[in-house]
Amino acid sequence: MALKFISAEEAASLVKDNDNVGFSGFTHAGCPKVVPVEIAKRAEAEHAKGNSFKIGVFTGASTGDSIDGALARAGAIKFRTPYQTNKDMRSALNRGEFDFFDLHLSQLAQEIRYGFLGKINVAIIEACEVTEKGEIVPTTGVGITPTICRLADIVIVELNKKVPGKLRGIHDLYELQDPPKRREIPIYEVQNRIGLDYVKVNPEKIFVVETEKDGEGGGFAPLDEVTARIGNNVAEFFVAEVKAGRIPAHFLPIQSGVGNIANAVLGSMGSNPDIPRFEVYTEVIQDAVIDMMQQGNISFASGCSLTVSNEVLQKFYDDLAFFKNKLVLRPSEISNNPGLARRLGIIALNTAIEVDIFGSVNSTHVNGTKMMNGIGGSGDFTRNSYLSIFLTPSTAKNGAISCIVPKVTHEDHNEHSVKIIVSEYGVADLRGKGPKLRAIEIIEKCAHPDYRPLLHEYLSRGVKGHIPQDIYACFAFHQALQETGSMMNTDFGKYQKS
Ligand code: 0RQ
Repeated sequence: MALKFISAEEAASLVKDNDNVGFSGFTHAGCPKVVPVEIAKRAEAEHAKGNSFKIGVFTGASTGDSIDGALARAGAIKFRTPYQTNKDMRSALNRGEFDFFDLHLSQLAQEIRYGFLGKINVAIIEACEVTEKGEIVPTTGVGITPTICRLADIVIVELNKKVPGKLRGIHDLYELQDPPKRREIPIYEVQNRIGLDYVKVNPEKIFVVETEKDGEGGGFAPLDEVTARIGNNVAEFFVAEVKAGRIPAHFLPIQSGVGNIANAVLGSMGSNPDIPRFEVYTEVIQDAVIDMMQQGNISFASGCSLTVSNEVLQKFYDDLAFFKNKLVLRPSEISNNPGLARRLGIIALNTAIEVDIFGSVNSTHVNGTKMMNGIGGSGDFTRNSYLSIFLTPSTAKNGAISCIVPKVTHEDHNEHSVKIIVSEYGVADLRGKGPKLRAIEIIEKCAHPDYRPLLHEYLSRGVKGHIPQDIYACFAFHQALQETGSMMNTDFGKYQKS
């Protein structure tokens, strides 16, 4: 049947107050950019008339400003899941304007299918191709696209002419069966393909909006000294692990999280001649991966999105023939699948907000209260990887905050899952160590030298038991920060002992 072409404004009018809307993409990559802005305008117009207009927003991960920024600024959100990084969205969330459900990214598609999160009414998908048979080819990010396309009553396709149609073939789109029918996922090697290169949708429910929009990806910050030292520490640790036979000589697939630190670590791995060519099985494929594929340091990359700057994206499009058989984009329930992380023996590299001396990690909440971004995929990989590594600068805010604390104020990953912590000062290896030895290792290898005496003082408060955690003083660092502006002013003397 002939496709129905409509304007962005008409598309926005198909979304009703209180609808749950699923968006394609993962990070800013592959997200719709025009219809959500029209939905935001519509919400503002309805609010001006005194009417209610709010929607539930379901995405693969974070999005571009056209979704999270525009909708948050318009007060158009009633519910948001599973992850966000937008300044305006974060502020609205922390003001309590809507409910935010922070979820492991691998789990969202199945939680929607299980019916835990209500019905998806509308799916809005950015595509580089859509056919009259209902074949939709996503762009540079997948996320939960197959699931929301199947479950939504209507599918609005933003057909973005800026994305080359010859991208078709880069995706591997596969949806899991739900229990009791779920079978093993037949991916045994990073490069295995198991699905289709398009999502098939009943063409009757498709509406197409033609667009011509650039990506919304910013660049990466230039490498600073701390980040470079963290990168070198990771690279040297890997070289030692290969020499010791604990990482095979041909290496294991790498997962690396978002942000500058993760990007820099990959760069350090690439420039270290003792690290062999390796593969990537990850969620976000960042700039460094594309560069390293072109340089021959990375042989294959499997991910959920091409989270790259516009400059690198252009480079990728220009050299698509080179990348087509070396890179695959999958839905988040496959890219982040815990079973595959364990089967493939992934080495997981993620960044922490704070780490405690016993090995627990806070990835999400500053001071235990203010949401930063969300757990994202860090838990999918950390718990199930061959080697789970957390990266953190030793301090934040010019030294006023120690990122190594007596006790984390919010716990996303606990000591049972975290194996290695790396700061600019060194590498703490927690494998096979009980709480007291872990604490000494983390303080000596990762904490900033100025904070080491305070952390040792905490540890030597004479608390008995398996974990020497002092329930009276465990948040003394955070209290000092709150009261004086710096954790350096911690005074353990004022606390009763456990
Ligand atoms: O603040 O922005 O005001 O300068 O936190 O810190 O060092 O720039 O680190 O951008 O890599 O983000 C954990 C948030 C790190 C991220 C987190 C302040 C610091 C700065 C950012 P400013 P950095 P990054 C795959 C994996 C969870 C999800 C995940 C994240 C700002 O990596 O969201 O891993 N992870 N997903 O100054 C107060 C502290 C602080 C602190 C840093 N202890 N207290 N503020 N900051 N430490 C990707 C996906 O899942 C899609």
